[in-house]
Amino acid sequence: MQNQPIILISGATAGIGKATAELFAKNGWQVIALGRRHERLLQLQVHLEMEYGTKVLPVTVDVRNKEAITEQINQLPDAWKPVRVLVNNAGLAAGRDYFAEADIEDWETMISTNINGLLYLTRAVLPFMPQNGTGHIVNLGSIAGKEVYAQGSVYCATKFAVDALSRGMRIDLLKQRIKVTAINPGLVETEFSVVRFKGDEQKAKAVYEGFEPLTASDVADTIYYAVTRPLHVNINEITLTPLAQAGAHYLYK
Ligand code: NDP
Ligand code: 8X3
Repeated sequence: MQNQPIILISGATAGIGKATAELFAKNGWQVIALGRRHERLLQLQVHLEMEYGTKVLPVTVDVRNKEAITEQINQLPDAWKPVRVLVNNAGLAAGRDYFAEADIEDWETMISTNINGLLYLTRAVLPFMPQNGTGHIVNLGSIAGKEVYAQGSVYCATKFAVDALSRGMRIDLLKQRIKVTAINPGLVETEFSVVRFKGDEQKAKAVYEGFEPLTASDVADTIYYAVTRPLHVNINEITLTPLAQAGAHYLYK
């Protein structure tokens, strides 16, 4: 266990986080899998340990809860503390509404998860991250953090914030020799739209109809690429879209 690197992935119960956990486990990494849905974390643990013979540590916590995040990370067993790679992936869009009609609670949920959650988790993990060039923070931004679209202003604002934070962390963590990468996907078919449309499966499905969207595995591959470059190379950011998409406003169906 000692020689196998450790990756901590937030939002490992579904979509991009789950696919990333699978890919790194397959390649011999130990995985700390974090999310709120305990049962799913346990299922993932059993699956990855049986399939790849690696160790998985489930951490059931809400990234919006500053005290719980700090406590859970500080209480990690010593062998699990030196997290080499942190993937700040937990996040969501809630609602797709015009500014004047949007639910203020949805705004608060997005801001507290996508921004505060990322900040709390990063600060909690940082003290344990190696400072020899192997420490790496990967933040899930979005094409929505590069371009604003209608009925998405607050989700876009949170992802613009992730973009700014990734740049700022990269500067401030130079002296600790910690790499920072932002991964900015376009349309990826996961549970993202089911969550955004509050369980309306039909509305969610319609988002990905008429073209081939990215898969969670496509994004996991990109994260794996960024993390496995030579020690002296930092991938600052990667924006990836389906072939049918060119930015937030152009989708060819
Ligand atoms: P999913 O809905 O499939 O997965 C989201 C994950 O985030 C789940 O594991 C969920 O776990 C976790 N999560 C959400 N809220 C919290 C919370 N408060 N505390 C802990 N974990 C939480 O979506 P994706 O995989 O698509 O999204 C992953 C990231 O990628 C997000 O940051 C999203 O904004 C970003 N992204 C997605 C794109 C897409 O088109 N799908 C495109 C660009 C970026 P649980 O509910 O168990 O806590
Ligand atoms: C998720 C992709 O286009 O729905 O960040 O905003 S999009």
